Amino acid sequence: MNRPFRPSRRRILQGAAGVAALGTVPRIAIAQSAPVKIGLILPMTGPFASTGRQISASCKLYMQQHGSTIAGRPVELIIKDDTGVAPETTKRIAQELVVQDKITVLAGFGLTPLAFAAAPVATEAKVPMIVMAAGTQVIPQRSPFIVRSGFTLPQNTAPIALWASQNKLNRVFTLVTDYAPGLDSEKTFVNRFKAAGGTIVESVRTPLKNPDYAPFLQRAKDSKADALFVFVPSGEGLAVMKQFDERGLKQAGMKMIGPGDVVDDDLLPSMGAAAAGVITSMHYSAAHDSPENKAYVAAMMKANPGMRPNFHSVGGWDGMHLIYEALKKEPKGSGEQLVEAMKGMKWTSPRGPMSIDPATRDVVQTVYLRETKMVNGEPWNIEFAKFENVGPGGNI
Ligand code: VNL
Repeated sequence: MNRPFRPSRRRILQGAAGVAALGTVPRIAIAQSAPVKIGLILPMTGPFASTGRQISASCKLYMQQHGSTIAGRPVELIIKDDTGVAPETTKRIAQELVVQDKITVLAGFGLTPLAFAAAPVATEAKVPMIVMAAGTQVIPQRSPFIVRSGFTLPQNTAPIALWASQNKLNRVFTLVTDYAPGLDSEKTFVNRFKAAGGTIVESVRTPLKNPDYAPFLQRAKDSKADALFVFVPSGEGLAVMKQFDERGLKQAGMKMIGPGDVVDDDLLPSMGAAAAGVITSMHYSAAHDSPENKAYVAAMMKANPGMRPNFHSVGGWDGMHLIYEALKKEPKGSGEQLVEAMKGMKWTSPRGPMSIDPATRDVVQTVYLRETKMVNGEPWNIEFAKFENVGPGGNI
């Protein structure tokens, strides 16, 4: 997956032929259009490969639909696999992309530790770094060159804390993955749920590497809580759902709630009816009812048969939007100028309306409450309420 992706060489050639037909200066004009190189670092293998698959697919689709030149500059997507679990590898790849490939923009970053590892490279090289997946709130503080196109955990957790407190779930057991976004999510839920009068029965944390959810879910069941709050990163939801189902937590009357990572659309079809009844809050559902999303889902599923686009995929799509629009504004912009152009940008994504907060370079967006329901034999996350303009800190 390390070869550059150039979907419209044909377009470039057509463009070149068009200029050549005019007779003069074509070579000089073309030689001056330095390529825009996007270095996309993603987990393409390993336990988080679905995140890499989803984001690389949406970035390619964006290029196919929006053309692979920006202001006359050909766009080159260079996809690198960092395996998802080795921050030193991510950092080394970022350095190589800067020094050897002379990339214009760094992008991707499937998990928080990987975004942390690359941040100093972006700062030193003065290149924009678009964080498309990792969701810990502090990430953009690690470099003035970071702009986030995905989501934050406080943003996606606050609405479910409110919903739980208003829907007679008085006693909640929490389970999160033991690393920065899990702690962000746990803190947001526990603080807000308690402030609203709720009781936390117990809080447990599972390891990021090789987790075994069975003993934790048994403990949750034995606690007889009203609900199990779960945050696990995308890719882990199926294992959690299997244990939840096999141990009969739903049958025992326990509701599963959380931010929507656990019912990620990529894995949801494989969960089947076990996922029905889960209530989550999230910025994206493949079932989101808008013309933009219908077109997006249809195009993604056509280009990638059997793959339902998930929330990470829109992080990739909207990250490409930021890169394209910033370069249209500043065709020869420096890293600083491109970041400046991204601040305050506002647009309609397949997920709904969104913008970049100029103060934090972080994403402001609508967060939806959803219930997982069976529709024509397949589970989908059906939105039933929304909170608009939710900032990175999850103020609702
Ligand atoms: C992170 C957060 C990663 C939420 C995720 O999937 C996720 C992170 C890989 O910040 O590491 O769903």
